Amino acid sequence: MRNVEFALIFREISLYLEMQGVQFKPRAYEKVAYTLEAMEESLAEIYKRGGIKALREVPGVGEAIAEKIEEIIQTGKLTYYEELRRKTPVDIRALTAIEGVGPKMVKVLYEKLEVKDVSDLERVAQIGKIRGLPHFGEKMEQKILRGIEFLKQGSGRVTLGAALPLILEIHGRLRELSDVDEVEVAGSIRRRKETVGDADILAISSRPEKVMDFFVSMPEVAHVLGKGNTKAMIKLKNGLDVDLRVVPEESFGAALNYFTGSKDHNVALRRIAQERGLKLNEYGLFRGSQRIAGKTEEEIYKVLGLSFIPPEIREDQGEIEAAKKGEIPDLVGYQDLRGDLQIQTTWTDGANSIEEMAEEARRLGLEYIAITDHTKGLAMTGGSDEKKLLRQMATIEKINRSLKGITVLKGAEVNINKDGSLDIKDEVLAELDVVGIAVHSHFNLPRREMTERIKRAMRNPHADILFHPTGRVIQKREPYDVDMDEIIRTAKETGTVLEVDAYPDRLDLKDEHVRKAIEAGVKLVIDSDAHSVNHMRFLEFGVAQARRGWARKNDILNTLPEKDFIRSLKRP
Ligand code: DGT
Ligand code: CA
Ligand code: CA
Ligand code: ZN
Repeated sequence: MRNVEFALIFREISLYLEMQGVQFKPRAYEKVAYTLEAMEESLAEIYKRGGIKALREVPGVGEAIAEKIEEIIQTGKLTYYEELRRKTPVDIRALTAIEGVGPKMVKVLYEKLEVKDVSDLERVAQIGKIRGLPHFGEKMEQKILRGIEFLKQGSGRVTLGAALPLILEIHGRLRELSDVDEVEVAGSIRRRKETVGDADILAISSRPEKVMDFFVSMPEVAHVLGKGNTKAMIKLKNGLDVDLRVVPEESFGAALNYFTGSKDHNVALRRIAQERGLKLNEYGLFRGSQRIAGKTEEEIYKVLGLSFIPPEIREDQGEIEAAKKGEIPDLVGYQDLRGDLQIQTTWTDGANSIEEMAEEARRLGLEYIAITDHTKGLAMTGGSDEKKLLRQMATIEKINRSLKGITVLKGAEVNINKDGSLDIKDEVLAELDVVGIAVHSHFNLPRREMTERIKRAMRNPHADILFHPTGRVIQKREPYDVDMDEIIRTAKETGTVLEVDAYPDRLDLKDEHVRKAIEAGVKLVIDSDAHSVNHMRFLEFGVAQARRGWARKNDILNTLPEKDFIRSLKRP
């Protein structure tokens, strides 16, 4: 069983326990789930290596959870979990994925209306049964219906965060085959789009049947949707479809270009070819019947009179015009970040200590990190008040004296109150290196009020960075209703930096807002929003998102060395 499958079980346990009103335990299970979702070494391997004792070294795994992991490894099931499910047989995961529906609500819906899954819920909401329940009301009923609708729209697509690691693993395996000469991932994954419909892989091989046989018999395959000599389509157990095509060597660049897309980009390229009396398709670039390019993408762009266009910006959003003029920006690189500025630790809802986070950051080649635990307004995370923050600052100073090769900055993720004030006093904010501000409550304010609220917070002279500016959670929570043009204007005015939260379920700012922000001359940072050491590698998703928004290195402040970074962060 894969770590993500363990994580799913623990997440569900956390939801069931929360439903029953159990204290503290739900957070413990949730934390472990977080850790497992992103951990590289598999629990099965860890267990094989050192049994229960080794399991207990995984952050957040205590005796009770270690025993549960052991039971699952040994028997393939978990009695504790099955009993919870028997007691309340509801699809807790799907139901709580609906915005505004929490575990406690699921309990009431089950007990009063026998709601077991999303279709039950949709039915009782449509016939107006929910408004009759105590504490629910008609507004809530409408909200639930909207939440269900929102989920339906997104269905069939998975986040890049869920697709990319698995596809890269498959890519790596194919590359190792002696019958494969070259292999590349194309499609929306190569463009690093935030969600992915299906995965498209291309290969060169002189024995394609062998490659097809290998591909359709991988352990992750749930169904073979189609298999020919040079093309196969599979559905993986996690629901993602993957296409593999073997193409001739002389067409590889043309096929890669065609199947990378986007479709709009392809259409625009083909038009340019036509203007020059040429024909472009997935087999190559042709003059009459003569192939004049096609082996590599580079030569295709070159013959078309364009500079090379990075896959992340192939969306027909002006990149073709820029390439014609040789004005494709030099996008921020995947190795350019020197710091990470949004990190939670065991001081609040993170799974690792300050030292552990710092060591992981150093291992990843970063030079500085800011610890930004939540503040008191977010009570469920044990958010810091002024006293606790001051204590943490002193601890960080001590840690910095003993740590080599990395600097820990003092920060906080400060809540923006409903009225736009901050929930930490100015004199304490003044002591911090990095003040991130964020909305974590009252998500449903009307647009005007929400915009004014955030603007007021940005005007606090201590506020440095607006964290996850729109609050969206991909496929789960819509962004709050806020006028981003106005936020961007205010950022410019006040010198507030906007964050690209790299956590793959957030990717907030999204690409189009990144582009607007940098066009307005606003500076950005890219942060992992890590709640565990395993999350810090998410930075690459943030870089991808920034690239999709045309960001260059000098648009991103945490590409700077620490001293320069701090100087640019603090307003003149
Ligand atoms: P996805 O899978 O929905 O996340 O998005 P893509 O971009 O991966 O789209 P997909 O898998 O349907 O097709 C892969 C690429 O193939 C697409 O980006 C562009 C190219 N393509 C597919 N259909 C067409 C088409 O009808 N016309 C053109 N010009 N290109 C197409
Ligand atoms: Ca695709
Ligand atoms: Ca496809
Ligand atoms: Zn936050």
